Amino acid sequence: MITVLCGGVGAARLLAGMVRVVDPAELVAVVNTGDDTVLHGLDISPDLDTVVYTLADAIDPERGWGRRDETWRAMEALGRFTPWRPEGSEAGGTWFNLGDSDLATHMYRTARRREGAALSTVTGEITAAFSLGLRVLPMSDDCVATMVTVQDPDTSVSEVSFQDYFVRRRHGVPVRAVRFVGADTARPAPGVLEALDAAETIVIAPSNPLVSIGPIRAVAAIEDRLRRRRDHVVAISPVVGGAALKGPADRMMNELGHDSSVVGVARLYRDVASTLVVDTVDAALAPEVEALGLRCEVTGTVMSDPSVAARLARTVLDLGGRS
Ligand code: FO1
Repeated sequence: MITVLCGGVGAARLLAGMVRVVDPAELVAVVNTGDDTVLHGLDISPDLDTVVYTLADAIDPERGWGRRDETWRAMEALGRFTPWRPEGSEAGGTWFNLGDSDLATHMYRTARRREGAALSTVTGEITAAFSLGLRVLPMSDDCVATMVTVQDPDTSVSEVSFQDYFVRRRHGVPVRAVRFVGADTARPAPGVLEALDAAETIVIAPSNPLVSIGPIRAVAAIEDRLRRRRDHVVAISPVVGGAALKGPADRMMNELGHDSSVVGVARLYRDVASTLVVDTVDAALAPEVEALGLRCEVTGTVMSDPSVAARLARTVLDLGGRS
């Protein structure tokens, strides 16, 4: 069994490569839910959906989120109400774009959860509806909310939800702190600890170490398992040549006092991973990574298409086998 800790786009692309080289029945994705949000009364789980849509080849390839060939009639219709919304109301907000087909996923998830089904149960149903052979698990069925302290242009400091920072503020404001509300009491979703225990290799996908992998690690029982199974954990750096391939990971690492390089990533992962995979452009930093007590594997990590992702997946699995 191979267990992959996942954020959104980078993880989904890695998994798309993995299913080309491993029987999907042997694959478990444990996915961040710290980005989850409620809008229009609907439960939205962006990273879970990005993983499912990508593996089902139903993702919009340019955006990396939402459905391919999407239409936006509901959002356009919602815009009519904006001028009539009372001050302070969040009703009818259109800053977070929900396409018509994507809405169906959120409607199904929400209705099932209101019936009392756990997020992990509903995720299993959604995964089956998209005919996927792997298991996709939320990190927890309990609510863990990533909260970001930001400094707005008027210099006021406030704590906002992750999507408020990421989408509403277009991750364009400095981050002063991050915390995961609810993580201290959250339990891993059913199957997560078993998947970590049984895995020949645990892979940390090339996702943001602070706000994608961070919330998963904030669940104490998961962090404890990772530390115990460190020899079997292979992490892939999301930072290439000092920059994040997607999203604000590099800026955020700097703003929160980490070095935005593969060495900074190695420092964040040294307690839970025994190997760090870095891109060839970072080859010169391999000795610094190894000085931190991790094996450093240098290979192409930029997943420009699924065949490159499959090659990276093969390399990662071979490394795990050698542990
Ligand atoms: N990201 C955006 O930048 N703008 C959006 O309007 C947006 C809508 C959206 C809707 C559904 C969904 O599953 C994801 C969506 N995302 C959007 C992406 C997402 O919020 C972030 O990429 C992740 O949370 C970070 O992993």
